[in-house]
Amino acid sequence: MNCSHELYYTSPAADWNAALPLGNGRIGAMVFGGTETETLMLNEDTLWTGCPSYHTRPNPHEAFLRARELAMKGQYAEAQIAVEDGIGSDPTAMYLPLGTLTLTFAGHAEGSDYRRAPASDYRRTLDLRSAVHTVDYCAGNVRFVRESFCSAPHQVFCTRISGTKPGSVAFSIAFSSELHCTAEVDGARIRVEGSCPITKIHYGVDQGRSQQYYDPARPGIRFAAEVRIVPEGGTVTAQDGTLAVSGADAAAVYFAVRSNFAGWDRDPETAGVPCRENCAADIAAAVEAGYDAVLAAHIRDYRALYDRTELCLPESASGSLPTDERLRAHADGAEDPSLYALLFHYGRYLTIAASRAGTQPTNLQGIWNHRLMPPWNSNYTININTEMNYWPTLMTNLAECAEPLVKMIGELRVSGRRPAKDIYGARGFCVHHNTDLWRLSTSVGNGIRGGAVWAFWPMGGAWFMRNLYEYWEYTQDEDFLRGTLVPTLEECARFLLDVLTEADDGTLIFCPSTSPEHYFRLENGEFCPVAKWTAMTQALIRDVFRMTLDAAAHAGADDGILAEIRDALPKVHGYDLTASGGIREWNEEFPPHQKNHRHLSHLYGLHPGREIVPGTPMGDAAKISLVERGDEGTGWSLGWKVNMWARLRDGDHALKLIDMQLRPCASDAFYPTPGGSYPNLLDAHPPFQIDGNFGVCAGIAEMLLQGDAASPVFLPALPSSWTEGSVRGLRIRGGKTVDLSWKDGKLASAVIRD
Ligand code: FUC
Repeated sequence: MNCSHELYYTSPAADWNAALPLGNGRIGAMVFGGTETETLMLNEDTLWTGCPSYHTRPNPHEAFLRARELAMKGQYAEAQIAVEDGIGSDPTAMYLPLGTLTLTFAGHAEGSDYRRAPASDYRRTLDLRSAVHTVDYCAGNVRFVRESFCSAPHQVFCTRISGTKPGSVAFSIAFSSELHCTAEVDGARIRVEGSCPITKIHYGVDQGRSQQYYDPARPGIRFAAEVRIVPEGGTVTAQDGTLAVSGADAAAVYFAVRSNFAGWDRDPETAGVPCRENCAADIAAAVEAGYDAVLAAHIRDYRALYDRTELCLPESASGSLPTDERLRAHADGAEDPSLYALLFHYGRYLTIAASRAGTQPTNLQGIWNHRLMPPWNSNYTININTEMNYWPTLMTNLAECAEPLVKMIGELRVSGRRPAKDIYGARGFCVHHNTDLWRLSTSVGNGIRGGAVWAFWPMGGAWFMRNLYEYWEYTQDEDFLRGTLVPTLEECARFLLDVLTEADDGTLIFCPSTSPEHYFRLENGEFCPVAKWTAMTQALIRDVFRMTLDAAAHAGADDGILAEIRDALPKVHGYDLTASGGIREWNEEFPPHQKNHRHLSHLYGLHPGREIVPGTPMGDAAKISLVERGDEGTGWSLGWKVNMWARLRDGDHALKLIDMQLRPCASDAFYPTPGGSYPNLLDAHPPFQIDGNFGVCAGIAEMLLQGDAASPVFLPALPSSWTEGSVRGLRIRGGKTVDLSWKDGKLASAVIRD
């Protein structure tokens, strides 16, 4: 066993937060590993509610101009009402669970006569080096092994059950789903056809009523799935909607699924792709190749990505504990350095499992969702969360896995032109705080009083520009630079140039503005989110302008807009400081609603932006603000702080936050319960939200390597307790790869290679 590449447990998962995730970017499976009942919860990344649509209130531009006028006069509460009453649109679509495969092994119940002592006999393991999940136990005198994986080359989920005694494999298998579907059992297959509701459901408002949202006249996304059993010896029979295997030496189960989703702007009903045929083709190809070949192709494909990078930290005695016990021991103070390496490797594993070329980008839950009404619609929340999902991708050598994000940004560039014009009277494109499969770009929250605190934030496109720009920095892909990056940045800058307005002091501001999800207190004691300008909006504008100029210079581009940007940039309103020397979040020094609010928006320039440099007066101001915000937070908030403390070159403080993120969490209770990790090492916001896994993975990379290939900074924030270790295959800006080792807390070797 290698305790930094393996999660393992000595009992089946008691609930979803202990089950283990498999994925090929499109198909996701959560494996529970029960002995008598194996539960495999499945997802497909295009199963969402809705269809292409566009909605805003009538005359939103008038509402925007009114809100701007009010905010300029300092009438913030009135400006809030103007945007909430005049701009809101329908909510995002919702990401839905596909269904569950249940395998029943009669007589294998834990504690039954068949079992020996569970502690020595049962083990379930997720090997991050192969992306294969194994369940291994004894029943009677037979050792059973169940191997599961999701194959990207063959686009199927597979599980193979074998027993050490010939003819000992017997089980039944059934498919169930909360979506409308029919299942037909025939021969050794179950064929499923179903659909998603077309109506968008508002999370938190319509809880528990999803079945009513099926419109009999109009299905949404349709899907076809197939289960196929290939036994080795024995028989397969169909009974009561299930398949039963008996007397086999082993059996492979293949599962394929395809939807009719044909693109964000295509109505699936009239222009959908043929899901039944595509699903049948996947199954046929996998069955024809055979289990061993499908497994070998999967491992080859997966390792080509995973093996590029490795972090080694010393292994200690508690490293050999089962993962759930290991988390508890760590929280109790046991030394376990390689647990940090496991967390780092898990972030890379989850990236490969949830985001591959041609799939959808990772949403709030990656691709794993079992709820018909998932928290926050399991959508793309883009005022931090989706951006964070992709922070480790480039740094940890997985640029191919960024393709779904790059593609989505390109689609949002198109869908975001309409709200830019309709709401802001601007050219270019903008996206608000969340989006979905249909690339919604409007300001959601229609009719919800208080909704401006999240919905009125047209900076999602601007923040995505940093992800896009970093794709170029890390890959140095010239075609991407010229064909995608420069035109997209210019179009984003176009929007920002068009909306800028003059403040009383002559500087340029985007008014009105919010600081994601945070309120300030007005003199009358009421809380309001809408200000004249905010530190984050202004920082994003400067960032987009600088990245546009820089990318254009690299590309040798000479467009007219560059002169406009050069002219505007020095006039864009900069940072204001608070009485305590920190960075002011809003245009005035308003009392914040929550001193320790989870968002760190006003510190965007420190991370992921690079405007604020440690050791400078602004670096000191950012540090004051970070300290004032406190350490505690939701999972992703802890993850963001790891990155910020790494940028401030304080490895011990970064490590303290990682330790907080590793606190065992058993509950799904929503924040303000603090963040932590579930037994399956997935991030607890709580509830489960995957961004924290990616945030901390990037944070660890940031602790080890910063700068660029021309001026690299090795081990900028090495914690004092990480006295020895090595990392291989990190990427650095400038398109190079870096290997490092250290001893006695000091750099021992550093290699920069192509
Ligand atoms: C933002 C955050 C919440 C949560 C949600 C999905 O609203 O403020 O904490 O992460 O996105």
